[in-house]
Amino acid sequence: MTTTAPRDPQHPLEVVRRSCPICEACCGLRVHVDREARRIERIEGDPEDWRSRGYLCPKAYGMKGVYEDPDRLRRPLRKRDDGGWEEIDWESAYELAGTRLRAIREAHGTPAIGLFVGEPTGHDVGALLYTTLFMQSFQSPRLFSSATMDQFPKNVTLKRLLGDGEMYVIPDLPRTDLFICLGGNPLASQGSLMGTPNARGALRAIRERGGRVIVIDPRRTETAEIADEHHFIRPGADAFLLAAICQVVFEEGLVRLGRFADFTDGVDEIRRLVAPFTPEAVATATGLSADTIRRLAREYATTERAALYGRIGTCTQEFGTLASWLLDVAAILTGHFDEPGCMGFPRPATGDTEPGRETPALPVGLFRTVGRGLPLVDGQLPAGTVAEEIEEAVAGEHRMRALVTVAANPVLSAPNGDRLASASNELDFMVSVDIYLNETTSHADLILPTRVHAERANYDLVYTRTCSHNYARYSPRLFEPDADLPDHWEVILELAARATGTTAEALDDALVDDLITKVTAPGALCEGVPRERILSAIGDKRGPMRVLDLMLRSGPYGDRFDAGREGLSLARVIAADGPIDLGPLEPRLPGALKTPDGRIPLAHDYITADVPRLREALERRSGEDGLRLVGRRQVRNMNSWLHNVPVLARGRNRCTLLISPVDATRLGIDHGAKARVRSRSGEVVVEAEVSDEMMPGVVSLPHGFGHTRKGSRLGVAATTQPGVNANQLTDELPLDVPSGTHIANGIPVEVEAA
Ligand SMILES: Nc1nc2c(c(=O)[nH]1)N[C@H]1C(S)=C(S)[C@@H](COP(=O)(O)OP(=O)(O)OC[C@H]3O[C@@H](n4cnc5c(=O)[nH]c(N)nc54)[C@H](O)[C@@H]3O)O[C@H]1N2
Ligand SMILES: Nc1nc2c(c(=O)[nH]1)N[C@H]1C(S)=C(S)[C@@H](COP(=O)(O)OP(=O)(O)OC[C@H]3O[C@@H](n4cnc5c(=O)[nH]c(N)nc54)[C@H](O)[C@@H]3O)O[C@H]1N2
Ligand code: SF4
Ligand SMILES: [Mo]
Repeated sequence: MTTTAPRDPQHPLEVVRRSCPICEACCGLRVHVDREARRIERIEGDPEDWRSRGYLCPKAYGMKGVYEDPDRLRRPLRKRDDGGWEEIDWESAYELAGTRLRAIREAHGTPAIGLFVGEPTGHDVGALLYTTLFMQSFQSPRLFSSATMDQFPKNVTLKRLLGDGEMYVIPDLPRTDLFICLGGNPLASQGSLMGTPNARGALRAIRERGGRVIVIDPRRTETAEIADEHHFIRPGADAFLLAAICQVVFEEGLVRLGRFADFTDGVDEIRRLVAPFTPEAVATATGLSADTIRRLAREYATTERAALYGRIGTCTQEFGTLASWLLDVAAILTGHFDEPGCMGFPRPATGDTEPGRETPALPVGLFRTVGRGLPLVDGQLPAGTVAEEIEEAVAGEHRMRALVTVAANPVLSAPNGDRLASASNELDFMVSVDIYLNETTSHADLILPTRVHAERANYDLVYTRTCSHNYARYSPRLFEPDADLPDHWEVILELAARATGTTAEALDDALVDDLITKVTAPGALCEGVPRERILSAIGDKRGPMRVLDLMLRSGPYGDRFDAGREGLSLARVIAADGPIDLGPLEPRLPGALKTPDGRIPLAHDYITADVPRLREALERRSGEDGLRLVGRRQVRNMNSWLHNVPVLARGRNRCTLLISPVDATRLGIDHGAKARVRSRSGEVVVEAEVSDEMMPGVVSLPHGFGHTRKGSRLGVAATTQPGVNANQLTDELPLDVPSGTHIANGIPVEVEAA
């Protein structure tokens, strides 16, 4: 930390270096703060940060905007009988939540309480370290999260192929010569599962060193604009395309298993499975010509350093699991998996993906939803089934009677928000851990707020698992926290303790105990280190920093609790005052595999069981010409929760329906006019923007808007850019079958002039 020239001699400004907590890129920031006045004066990119080199985007101001937001909640809110809200003290709030949740659990059993966890938990180390424990402590199988609107097909695939659903495979952007991007728009999203500050710069650098960038997307996105090539694809058709790429690889003798031949099974079965998906057979369904598909397959297979990457557009669609799987299959078949410049595995300092660490067995179907009999898959139920599980008319006496949401806004982020909003009135009790009174939390009986990023220290935990170059980074808080506002981890721990009749201390001890067992297990890096030595080294100050210290010291770069050994500890990471460079992605297989036999079952039957559905769809999709809706992200939004920050909300209406000139003319919709968009689950009326960046037959609408519901306290969002809720159009019924992920891309819709 350094001190800059004081603007007000009474209040010297300090500069805090920390990472931006808003998106996966985790750019380095210099935040100028007036500690005494508890004000953030300025936020700028940190030129000395070797990861982001001064880059930042407008959302970085979100940290300041949310901290200062007068609408942000700072004390627990209880809903009165007349529907209004009153602030209550923390003890009364915990007591209320504990009493009500315990009573529901005792009367109706553990499944009567549902838990829904949202995305912002991923950006807070405390929330991350305690969320699993929090969810497990309720012992309820009714577990929901934003994952089933996001990357869940990848988790399901990786769990089966590698034995670890969270060992993400990431494009090695700094070293690749060919980046093929399906269904991702890193120029808007800043890259997801490829954490890269300044995505534009990273893609430009590929081209500057003579490499190529190819984008495959139903929209000519901002990323496509700076690529060498862009191809439109029909929404939901990626699995056809990828199967055809694999088919060409087999047919033309381009299989290069290399070292993977020693530990990969099922290649012949893959050859058989993809055989019907020739480029000619999939051309109509995908919208790409057979020649283009063949050329793509050859270029990919024969470029030594090539990364084939897919994101939201390949996950939240009809064949999300097959598309995610085929991306990995194509990479393994062609020698582009776990190799420099291709798709590779970060090695996080916290040791999360080290061998020897058991990952829980996650059997499918231990619980089935009452409404539709959908199985619990790897610990998750589809996010869009919350409403039907609550409704007495559907779920009867086995219905969900209480709902706990944690940093989640499913009324806007999950399918059919209207249905969820009305179903929530049937709940006996709902509690939300959240910083806003918004579309979802306004249905709660109790809202428990938490500190925000400016008041909490952080460590880039998940995002050192999704980065394209290994690093470790601690970020200090900017201010001493408000003493009467606990941190997220404290709130969820206390809530779990009260609801289940234990103490927060006992839960915390159990977490540390369990982690020590893991890191000292046979084959783990701290095998043989005495438990007492670890406990005395990490100290007894409760909370995430103690857990983090334990993880860092027992991790691959850690000091392993050995005074004579150079290595990372939390103290060292803090002292670095910036990101520590832990080197490029290095090959990690087969050592890091956690499958029972240490091999890769490439044709895992749980996944391949879905191939017949793909075959059936090929015929249906080849004859189809209806309109399909896809999503889009924009630089100034972060899902639903930055819309109350004035600097980010201002500007022209961004919640528009992009439509191609061909469709607009056919439907008589003018640029700037209102269009009515209808799907099975609902309709919205929205401003149309006619643009040839859209593939004919496809329309695009951003999600996270729809701040029009009564009962929210989002003064800026409701007046500046309310927009419409795209997820009113997302049908909760159809799913990517193996993962239970919803289809937010490729929704059949009808559009007309309104
Ligand atoms: N500015 C900003 N950044 C964000 C977020 C945000 O809301 N705003 N959200 C963050 C989060 S939570 C996430 S998960 C990431 C997501 O990161 P990305 O996946 O990069 O984000 P999207 O912009 O949704 O990109 C999805 C793309 O898929 C395309 N698409 C739709 N359907 C299909 C299809 O069937 N096939 C193919 N090939 N393409 C298709 C869409 O046109 C779109 O361009 O972004 C993160 N970063
Ligand atoms: N149609 C469509 N729908 C989508 C997507 C899409 O591409 N298209 N993308 C999906 C994806 S990838 C995601 S990740 C989900 C996101 O889905 P959600 O996580 O449900 O939605 P968010 O908008 O991120 O809302 C997060 C909530 O957390 C609160 N919050 C923010 N910061 C904090 C904090 O520090 N502490 C606490 N306690 N609360 C906080 C906010 O007030 C808000 O209520 O949306 C999904 N929905
Ligand atoms: S790109 Fe992401 S991490 Fe970087 S400044 Fe913007 S929001 Fe923050
Ligand atoms: Mo996400």
